[in-house]
Amino acid sequence: MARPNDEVAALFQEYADLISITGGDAFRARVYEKAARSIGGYHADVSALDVKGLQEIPNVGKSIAEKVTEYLRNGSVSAVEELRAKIPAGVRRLTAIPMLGPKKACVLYEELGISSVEELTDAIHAERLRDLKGFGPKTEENILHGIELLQSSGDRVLLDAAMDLAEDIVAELSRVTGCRRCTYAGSLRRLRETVGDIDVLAAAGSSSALMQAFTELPYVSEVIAHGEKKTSIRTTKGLAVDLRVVPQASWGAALQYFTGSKAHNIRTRELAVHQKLKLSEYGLFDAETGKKIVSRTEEDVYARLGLPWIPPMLREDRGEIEAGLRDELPDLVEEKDLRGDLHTHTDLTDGLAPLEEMVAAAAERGYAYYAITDHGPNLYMQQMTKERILAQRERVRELDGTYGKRGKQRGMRLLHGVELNIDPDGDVDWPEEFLDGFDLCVASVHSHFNQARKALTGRIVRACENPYVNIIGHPTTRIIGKRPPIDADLDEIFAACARTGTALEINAHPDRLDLRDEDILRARRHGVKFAVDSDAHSTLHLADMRYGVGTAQRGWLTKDDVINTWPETRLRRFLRKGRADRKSRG
Ligand code: DGT
Ligand code: CA
Ligand code: CA
Ligand code: ZN
Repeated sequence: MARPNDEVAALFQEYADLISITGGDAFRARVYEKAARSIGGYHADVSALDVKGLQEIPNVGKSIAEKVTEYLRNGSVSAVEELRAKIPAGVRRLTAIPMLGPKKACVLYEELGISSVEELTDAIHAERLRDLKGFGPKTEENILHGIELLQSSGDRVLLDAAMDLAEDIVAELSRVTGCRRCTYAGSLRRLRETVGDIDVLAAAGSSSALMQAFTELPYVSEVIAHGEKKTSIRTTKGLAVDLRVVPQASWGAALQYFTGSKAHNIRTRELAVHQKLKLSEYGLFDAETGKKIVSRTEEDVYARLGLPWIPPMLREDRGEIEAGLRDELPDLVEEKDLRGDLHTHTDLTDGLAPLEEMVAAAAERGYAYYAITDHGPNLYMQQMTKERILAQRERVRELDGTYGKRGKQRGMRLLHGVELNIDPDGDVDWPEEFLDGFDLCVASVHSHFNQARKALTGRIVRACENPYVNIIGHPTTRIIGKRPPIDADLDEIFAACARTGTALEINAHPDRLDLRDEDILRARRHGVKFAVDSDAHSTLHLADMRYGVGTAQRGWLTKDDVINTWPETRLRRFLRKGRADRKSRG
């Protein structure tokens, strides 16, 4: 389930937005925004803390702590409710559009009386925004993009939200007497970046106890359909969940069928037909006699079709059937193959935890190496300086090898890095002499997302050509459902990465997952190497790695494609990008 921390964080973020929409104190809005981030990233469950314990969370004072307890007690906070009531519903509908901030929404509402997405679209096409201060053609284009995103994301939810819920449901149902097996299937099992609805599958002799328990889960807001084979509910957050119960003997066939994707299943059904077989959620049958051939495990079903078991992440009809028939499926990278994380933050910039806590949490994960890459100085508000990052380096060197020590062995190795900003021309924050002191540099686009395609492409290619840039962070800068990917020629960038020995990041944060699966498939054909990174801003985020690995698997990547599965010596050689060894250059 979603942690209470996340709920409280979302509430305070909304409160901050409400403060700015209603023309409140900008400083106050910022205070709540910071508190939201700190609470979201805090290790302990806020519902287990009292007012005093809450105040130990960074950026949480007495008044905020009291609002948290009020929320946990009543499910609402009166100060937030009061502000909510002040906002016209029209403005709130407009702020749902990604990239349209509360200030602009207010102007549209007050000046033009616009109070819905449809009215806004019409007004843009009628060029009625042209006379408003601060609304250029570029703004119009951005708003239209935002509306497109809003409409295309529909009701799909992010992978982590679906996963938290599904894992909770599976745990609950597995405890029901008579439940022989239970797991989630559908797009969630395939680890798609967003999930339309959750499909849970269970095996039992009789379904009634399971269906009953399912409809009685605490977060059920509506029972959409209640049947013997299938029951559908909607949660209080609006997410739909299907539960299907099958006999133990059909488990494999049902799991294969309900995992999908539809496109993959069409192909497996065709294979069956060609062999005079019939494939359904009940099993694989002889088409003529109707006699059941196999159904107990997925392996049995695939084997009878002439295929090895196909990992769910590949089941999109993107060549997995052909590769399977030739017995050439990739040996996919797995989370346990990762030896380290190469993009992480601390509270020296916008991370929430101090260096020591991040490193201790990384060592807990069993990493052999771990890179600290706080933001370079060109990112607004980060206040990074050479002095500050050099002081951090000294501390990193002291801690190097002291965490996760086993016996007489040296512990986890620490790499000191930085996340540079790729400026509009493709330059980065610091000159080469200074970059030479880092073990690795991540470089990312954090501004000027709307440059023309040619400029954006050239800008990133130029960053790749920098002999000190090792990884392009979150390469397309998309935020799922909120910000579209930049409009760049990805193939040109992929070629530049392969040529220069620059890795592309697969950012594991569930609202980024950037590069995404289809782009990874293309980049791989150029011979690019990848880094799967958490981009953690708190110790909790280190565990997002599972979603990055899922995305890498959906992009057909093997261990050899992912530099942070490599032994440290091979990684360090890659990070030199063909430059002469520092020592030999004297
Ligand atoms: P989603 O929920 O939009 O993220 O995507 P899925 O893949 O979970 O799709 P969903 O929930 O509609 O269906 C679950 C699986 O059921 C799907 O991946 C494949 C299987 N399935 C096979 N044939 C059909 C069919 O004709 N209709 C539906 N609804 N599902 C089918
Ligand atoms: Ca589904
Ligand atoms: Ca479904
Ligand atoms: Zn970044």
